[in-house]
This record gives sequence, C-alpha cells and structure tokens, in this order.
Amino acid sequence: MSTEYTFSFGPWNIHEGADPFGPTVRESIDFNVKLAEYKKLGFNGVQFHDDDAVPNMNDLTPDQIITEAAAVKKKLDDHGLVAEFVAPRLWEDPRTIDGGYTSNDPANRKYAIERSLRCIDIAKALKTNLIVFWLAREGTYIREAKDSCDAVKRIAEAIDTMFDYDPDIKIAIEPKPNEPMDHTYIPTTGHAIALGMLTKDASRVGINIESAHAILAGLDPSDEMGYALAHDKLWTVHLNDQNGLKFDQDKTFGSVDLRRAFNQVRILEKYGYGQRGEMVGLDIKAMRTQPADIATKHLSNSREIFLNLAEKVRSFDTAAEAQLIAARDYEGLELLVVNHLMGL
Ligand code: XUL
Ligand code: MN
Repeated sequence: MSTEYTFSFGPWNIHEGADPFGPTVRESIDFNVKLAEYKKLGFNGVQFHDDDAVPNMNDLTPDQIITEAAAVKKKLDDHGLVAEFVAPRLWEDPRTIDGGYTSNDPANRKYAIERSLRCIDIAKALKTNLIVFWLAREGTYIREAKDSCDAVKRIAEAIDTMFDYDPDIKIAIEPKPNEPMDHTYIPTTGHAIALGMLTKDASRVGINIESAHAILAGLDPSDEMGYALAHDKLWTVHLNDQNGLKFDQDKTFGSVDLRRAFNQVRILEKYGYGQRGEMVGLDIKAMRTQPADIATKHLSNSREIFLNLAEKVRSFDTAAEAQLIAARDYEGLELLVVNHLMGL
C-alpha cells in the first residue's frame, strides 16, 4: 500500500538567515503570514516550540498561556492545519546557560521543569499529545563540569514529572551529539530509547530522528531509523541533509547525498511509516544567500525530492536486488542502485 504522506515543518524554518558571523539578511515574517504559506507549499502539519505558539510565555500566568495557545489553535483550524508537536525551548533563557534538567543549580532545574509543564499545557491547547525533546544544553563543554550519571537520571526524573502531570502526553527525544554543547548526554537513537527505560513508562518515550544529527554522530540516518522502527519508536522525523562533520547545516533533503536520502525514504516506505498518522517532518533552513521572496523553496523542494524518492523506491527492481543479494554481488547491487538513481 502506498502511503499518502502528510508533511510538516516549524515556523523557524522560514527565517532571517543570521549566522554566528553575520546579521539577518531577510526581514522577519509574521507567524500569521507563515501560517498562510503552509498549504501553498504542500504542508498540513505545524511543528512548534512552546514560544512559537506563545512568544512571551515567561511573562504570563499558566491560564494566560493556555488562553493564548487556544487562540493559535483557532488560527490553525482556520487554515486547515494541525499541530504535530510542541518542543520546550530550554536553550535561550539565562537560567539554562549550563543546561535545564541537568543544570548543577537546583533553581535552574526547577525552572526547566516548570517551563516543560507549561509546554504540555500549550500542546494540549493545540490538540497534540506529542512533545519533542531536543536536549540542547543537556551536556557539557568540559568533562569535569557535571556528573554524567546524575545528568541522565535527572533527565529521566524530568520526564517522569511530565508524565505525572499529564497522562496522555508522549515524548519523542531528538538526539544530537553536539552543538551547542561540546558533548550531549543523549547523542544517539540508542541512548534515547535506553533513557526511556529509566522512566516510569518506557512506552511513552519515542524518537524524532533528524538526518543531520545522525550524520554529525558519524551514523547513517536510515540505520538510525531502522533501529527506532525495530523498537516501534519512530514517532516523527526531521529530514534534512548535511555536508560532512561541521555545524548543523539543516540543508535541503537529498541535496548533499541523494543515495543517503533514498535509503531514508526506502526504510520509511518499507515499514509503513506514516500509516499510523506519523508525519514527514522537515527541519531545513534556507541558505543565507537565498533572496527573501524565494526563501521558502527549500521546503517545497525537499517535499518534492522526498516524493520523487518515494517513487524511486517503489519502482526499484526488487527482483534484481534479491538476486544480487543472494549472489552476494554487492558491486552489482551498487551499480543497480546508482543507475536507478540516475534514471538509467
Ligand atoms: C536543533 C534542532 C531543533 C529541534 C527542535 O538542532 O534540530 O530545531 O528540531 O527543537
Ligand atoms: Mn531538528
């Protein structure tokens, strides 16, 4: 059965182009204007950070936060869009400079947990039960600064507090090995799934695999997906691409390594990803060079590349593939794949 894919991206994927060495190069686009772009670009799902939905949330009471989030839900309805997930943004506040859940300062840990509970309130108001955890600053710049055993337990305890707060939410951890920290405590899919076992309910902890993060960990994104699928834990994805080991580039899906992208689509197709409502999420930034009026092409292009690769997966000669595998003729298999991707 061919999957009818539903695509999502976050409002931060339409952005001003600032980098650590230079200022913004494009005007900020209002959230409401961005929402109007989703359908035109072929997307139905909106990914949120908590403060994408309620920008000034640290200045509001819990009730005010819920009221503002409910107003955003109404806007989604007006545009025929749905919220895919909400992620607590725990990496910008001064209290999270040295980590949120893993900060050495108990007051800062308390802030991180309270902020996460407000994130759940926003998710509920937006009618999604999925929370994504990018554990940005839950790591170290130097080994001696924190206790890694304590840190892992503290993340699990924070998850337990969130599970106690709301019986319906599920948490999809988005592992990333580095950046902004030198090392993070939950760098890979395997770490994230095992972390779930330290919580009170492992069945509520799953995975969001970002292609670039897997590549930065020196791993193949499609194998990471296979690992999560084997555990029935692949609850969402952040597809993009990455040119080697450098900063997290968030490039257009398939733009660096088409075969690596083909293999991601191939495993998603093979295991029916999307047939239980999982969305094909993108986390892609337009190049800084891209003029403002065409700074959404990275999103529609990535969607197009994904769908074209899905066709490539469906039209692959699987009989020839099986024969070559049986003969252990992997050189032959290599040529079969490359020729297929070249349209030969
Ligand atoms: C950071 C990253 C985040 C998460 C959501 O590298 O990928 O945008 O996807 O918090
Ligand atoms: Mn991401």
